[in-house]
Amino acid sequence: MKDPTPTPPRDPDREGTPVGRRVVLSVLGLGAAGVATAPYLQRGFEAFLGSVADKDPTKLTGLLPNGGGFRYYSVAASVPHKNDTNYRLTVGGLVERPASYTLDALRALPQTRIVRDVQCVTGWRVPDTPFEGVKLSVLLDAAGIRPEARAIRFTCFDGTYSESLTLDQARRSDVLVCLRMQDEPLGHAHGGPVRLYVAPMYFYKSAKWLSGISLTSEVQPGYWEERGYDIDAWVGRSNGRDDAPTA
Ligand SMILES: Nc1nc2c(c(=O)[nH]1)N[C@H]1C(S)=C(S)[C@@H](COP(=O)(O)O)O[C@H]1N2
Ligand SMILES: [Mo]
Repeated sequence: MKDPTPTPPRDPDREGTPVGRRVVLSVLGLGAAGVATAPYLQRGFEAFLGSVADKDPTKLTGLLPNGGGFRYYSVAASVPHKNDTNYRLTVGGLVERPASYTLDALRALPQTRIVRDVQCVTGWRVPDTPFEGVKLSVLLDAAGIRPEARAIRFTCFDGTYSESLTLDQARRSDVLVCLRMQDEPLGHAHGGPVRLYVAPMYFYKSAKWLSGISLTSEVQPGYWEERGYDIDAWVGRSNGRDDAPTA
């Protein structure tokens, strides 16, 4: 369904309202159709989680909004669980050698650990969060990029979300195909078993439940980018923010 209400980028930091409730990133199950009512739904979801957590406080910590500082975001109603047996990451498009990786195959490649602040474009931040996985550049080198490739389209096994990077951005050493977060295997709520991690950009670039990496001739805007957020999502230097010194 098409987004009924165009949602321009908003800047809750400037407008001074609590972000998670007002900004519409957390549609929690209704896809784009839920955008207009998302703040309302978010409240309902938090209440729901609270009531479940009351019954079993150990189970839901990772899912609780603001549990450990994170908020749970999914634009898809439900997301299948993938594991060692059925997870695959495909690398295709404009490459010489298309590939399909199992989790074991990804684990067998050199792992890189990066500790940075997570920054969601809506304002919340989680300081000093370790992410670990395979540099995207390693997978790109293995695939052999054709000369006409300029960008990457990322797809997800939630069936809905997508993201993009230019080839130059994708080759940075702080862009990972991430298998671990906070020094543990990446849980389902955070996009496990595998998510993208784009350290220098707002967290919407870090596509959860990653299943496809496809080399393209030009950038194809991702899910939130089609809805008004910047494609080049550098933290502090995009989406209406400018942290550059003024003189
Ligand atoms: N597949 C998928 N990836 C996604 C999203 C999503 O809805 N679906 N939301 C993005 C946004 S806006 C944020 S802030 C982070 C949230 O990650 P978390 O749920 O691990 O906190 O995931 C990003 N990646
Ligand atoms: Mo976000």
